[in-house]
Amino acid sequence: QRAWPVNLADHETLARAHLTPEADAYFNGGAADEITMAANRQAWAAIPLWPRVLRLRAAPCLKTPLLGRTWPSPVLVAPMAQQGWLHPDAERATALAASALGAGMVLSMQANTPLEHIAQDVAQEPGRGPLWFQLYHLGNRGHTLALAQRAAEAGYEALVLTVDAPIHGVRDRERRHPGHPPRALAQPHMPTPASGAEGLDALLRQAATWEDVVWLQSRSPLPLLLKGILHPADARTACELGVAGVIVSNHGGRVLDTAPSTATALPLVADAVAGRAAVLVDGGLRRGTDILKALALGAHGVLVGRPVLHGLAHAGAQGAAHVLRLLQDELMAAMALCGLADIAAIDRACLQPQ
Ligand code: HOC
Repeated sequence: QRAWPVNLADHETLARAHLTPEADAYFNGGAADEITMAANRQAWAAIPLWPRVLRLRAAPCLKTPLLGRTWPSPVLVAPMAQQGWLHPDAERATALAASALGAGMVLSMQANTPLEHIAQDVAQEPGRGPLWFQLYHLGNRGHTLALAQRAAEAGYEALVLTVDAPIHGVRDRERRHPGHPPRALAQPHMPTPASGAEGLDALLRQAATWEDVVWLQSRSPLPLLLKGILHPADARTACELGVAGVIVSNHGGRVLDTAPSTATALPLVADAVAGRAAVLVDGGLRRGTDILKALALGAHGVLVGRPVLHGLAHAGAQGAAHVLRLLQDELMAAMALCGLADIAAIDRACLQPQ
């Protein structure tokens, strides 16, 4: 008899049986020795939460203000490429799961599903979370702007520009199990991974710079967030340019190995931003307690990546929804035990008695 998963680790175990070695290497792998990937998880786990007692008589409320609107939850599904490699319903399933749970959806530009189809499915759903579109700037401003305009017309509410992966990370697992996803991308393609100085040069020639951010910020039809900010100096520059938000991320440990964990970078970035923009974080969040710690360290919302794909891989939309449900239930339990009635009550005092 198959046991129903009770936590995200169970979902991960169930997913493994459904993945080819190539898909496992791509989705579950990180860069090089995977030090950053492991550190992401360990860093959340190592932060103690200080319980508070005798304070609450009702379930905590997860309502979350983000970019000028109030949403049912601080959780969003991170942008992740090629979900059709894991399940035939691909991004449609994760978007449906997110919408049903009141979580946000950030659709990857490298999706197997046209961005308009996802928006048609969920944009009108009452009780859904934010619907954002992630993109890379690949050197051609006309293409970037056209994609941004398509997203705005379809009903997306913000653009997430990924800035931390101008080149492919050194990924040992992928190199041991090279493979091609079975389904074509629906939006413009990423460049193929480079090798040698020539290949690197070709990728870097078309990589985004701060000047492109200034340009996109001035032309974007939607609020712009930068994903992949770790250094507080970069966070300050982003704020000076007037971006709507920064996402503290090391790309799930998939790009620069030994980069700091996101739990390490988050408080530094939150202090640098100092209320001038929204701050979100991803990387290694596997428990509701991890999410509470992220919010306590200054995040306004969190993005969850691989665990949603694990749910998708073994049980489609239902599996992805169950992952989000577990996280939200665990977050409410953690808030209750820390005496926090709502998201606004969360601050660093949960981590450090004052
Ligand atoms: C050439 C740049 O998000 C992944 C994707 C793509 C990474 C950037 C590659 O696999 O993490």
